[in-house]
Amino acid sequence: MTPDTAAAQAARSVTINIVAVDMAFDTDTITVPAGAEVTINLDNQDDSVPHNVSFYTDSSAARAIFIGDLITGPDKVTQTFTAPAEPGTYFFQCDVHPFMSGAFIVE
Ligand SMILES: [Cu+2]
Repeated sequence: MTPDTAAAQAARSVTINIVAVDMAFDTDTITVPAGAEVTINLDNQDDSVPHNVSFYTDSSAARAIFIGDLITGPDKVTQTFTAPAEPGTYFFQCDVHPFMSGAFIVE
């Protein structure tokens, strides 16, 4: 494997850590490379409250990119999905609490 190939493969996978606490995410922006394999670690710290992280093409949440598993806090879950190949600004939210949302930026 050439160094260039290794670098290209490294850029194709990214890990995102996101915390849900006090009915909010700890970030309002998730940025990943186009086409990347995205590993998302959700840390739900809200006792007895279900949260997930789901990704949609836009804030209408009509077309899903990836629907995250719901977990009831305190709990953690790790999931993997493939980011869109097309760069752009997409959307993420907790499906139970859509006010917990942000920009999913693919670049
Ligand atoms: Cu929630």
